[in-house]
Amino acid sequence: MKLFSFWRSLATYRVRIALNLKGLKPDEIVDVNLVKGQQREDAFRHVNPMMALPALVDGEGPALFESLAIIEYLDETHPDRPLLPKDARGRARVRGLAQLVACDSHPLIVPRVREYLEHELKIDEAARNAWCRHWHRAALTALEAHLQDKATGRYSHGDSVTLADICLASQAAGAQFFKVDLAPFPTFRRIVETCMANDAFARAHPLQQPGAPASA
Ligand SMILES: N[C@@H](CCC(=O)N[C@@H](CS)C(=O)NCC(=O)O)C(=O)O
Repeated sequence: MKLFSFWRSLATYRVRIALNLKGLKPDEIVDVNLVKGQQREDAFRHVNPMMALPALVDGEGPALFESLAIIEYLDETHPDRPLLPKDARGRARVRGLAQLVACDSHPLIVPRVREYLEHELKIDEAARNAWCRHWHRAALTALEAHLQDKATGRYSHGDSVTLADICLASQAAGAQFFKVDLAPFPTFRRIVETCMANDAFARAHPLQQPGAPASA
């Protein structure tokens, strides 16, 4: 197994958590430096034409792409300790919470968007940071409301880890990077703290990866 990764990538963080939860360790980690723009170099563009991390090569065939698709693939190929509930309604809720993070929030703050705001629209750093914090808070507000549902337990959905918790953890790391105050989101915080007590989450954190700075 070969994982294309960068320490700061929140989407790769999600896949690292899933790999750890499943007890899987890639044979090779390929560093694609997003600060240097290596995601746009030919070598990586051939791996993932979207020029975004993560990508995962497992056996023969082209790389898998998109963190949620990769995590569901890992869950299907390693079904012990499933990351999705057994019931259709539960799966819809967990996928909904996950997509709220991975599809409706995170894509608005990725490097290609921030770089477009900076270079094409000439938006200054303070306004770019305000943009990122705004979209973080929008997702956190929606998550906090959803988490008041009685389906929430020790984790986002019941008492075992699901795909939703993986995405909550990545949202929390993003909030840390962009200095978003989590005080107004107590249920979100409680669940993320529970997740971070689990070594599979803690080891996968961006700041624990090679090349990461000592603090955000
Ligand atoms: N929806 C994708 C997001 C992929 C993505 O945007 N990844 C970021 C890092 S977290 C990236 O590589 N961005 C490169 C860029 O924006 O240029 C997923 O969940 O895998």
